[in-house]
Amino acid sequence: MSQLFTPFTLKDVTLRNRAVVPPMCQYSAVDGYTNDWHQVHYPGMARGGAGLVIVEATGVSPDGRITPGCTGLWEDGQIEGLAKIAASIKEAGSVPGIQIAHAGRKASANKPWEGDDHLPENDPNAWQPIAPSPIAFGENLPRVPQEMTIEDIERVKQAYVDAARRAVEAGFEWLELHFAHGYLAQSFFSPHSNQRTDDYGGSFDNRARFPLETLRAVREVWPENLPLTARMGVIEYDGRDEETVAESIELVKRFRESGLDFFNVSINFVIPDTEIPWSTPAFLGPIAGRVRREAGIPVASAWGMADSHDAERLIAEGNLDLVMIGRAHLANPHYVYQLAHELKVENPDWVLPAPYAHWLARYQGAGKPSAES
Ligand code: FNR
Ligand code: 536
Repeated sequence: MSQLFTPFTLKDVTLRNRAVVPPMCQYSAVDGYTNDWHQVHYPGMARGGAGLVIVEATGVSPDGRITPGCTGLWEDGQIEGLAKIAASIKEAGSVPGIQIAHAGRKASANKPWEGDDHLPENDPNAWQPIAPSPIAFGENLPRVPQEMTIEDIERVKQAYVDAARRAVEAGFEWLELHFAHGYLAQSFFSPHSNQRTDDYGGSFDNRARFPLETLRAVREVWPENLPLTARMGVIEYDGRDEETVAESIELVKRFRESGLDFFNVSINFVIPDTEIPWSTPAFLGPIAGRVRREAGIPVASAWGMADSHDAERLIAEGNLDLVMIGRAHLANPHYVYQLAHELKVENPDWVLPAPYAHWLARYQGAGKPSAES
């Protein structure tokens, strides 16, 4: 009996299996609007069998985009394209999810394949990034962000709320607040990037205030019967990891008490040049398991978890409820179909639509039909 292919229910939503396409920026939107690229990309992976497909980091405001190519939900006109994507994902048997985001000091960047650095200040497409404190990330993101005023903080919280309301209207059934990867919310919680002396900096309670208030405000508009989730780093790999993991777990407990249904365990990425154990497969598994047990909340995680037997084990050992599989889906949008084969799940063709499944049911690879066909 496969663990990965066991359905998962949270609130009124049931995923057909525990393999998830995590949010992955496509940098292919114009003015935050989706287009044909997104209409093909997302449903393609849903047809491939994933239980849940989460649409990429989508800016809650224009200045919250990572790049000018990021999708957005800051105006009503952006709902229509995303609604078509959500409907197609659902039609393919997956649950449609979306991640809403503010990039903070990492905003106003180039596309990764065009340099992955900050746009020059005088570039007509550039804008002024904002952050809790006027401290640059460094390396390829050298722009010093403008320190947010209380009015800025209120504006961004409201932008998260308005984007969440539009996500409901678009038909998404799973909302992920992007609080991870050194973007705005993560940079409020980290002492590396937050040196404020007001109510939003300093103590644990103060550094936790922006993400917690944002979550509570979004919970007011996101339907009670649908999962409200967040992704955040719980570890920086900067040499003080025990302290960071412990205080992150404390924050996840507060999230749970404030209405969070599910947590996606990730990496802080607040400072460059950290010692991330990339070569260890599924290195976040044990840390995710600790968050799951100590914070008492179901979790997912990612980063090198695409191997079928690793994915099975991560769930079987009680470290994860859902396994996120990113880059393998870029290489093969039907990756979950392949996982089903590898794990010898009965009737693996159930995940593919008939125009593919009819021909693949007896296909054994290398272009050869099997003997009985
Ligand atoms: C990402 N990742 C990411 N994470 C996130 O929270 N929001 C996002 O929009 C993106 N965008 C993104 C784009 C691309 C092209 C990649 C490759 C990655 C991180 C992603 O969700 C995932 O955590 C990583 O890819 C690690 O998982 P894999 O690829 O090892 O399975
Ligand atoms: C993963 N990425 C995460 C992104 C976009 C780009 C790549 C996101 O969360 N929107 C990553 C982050 C930092 C360092 C390496 C990889």
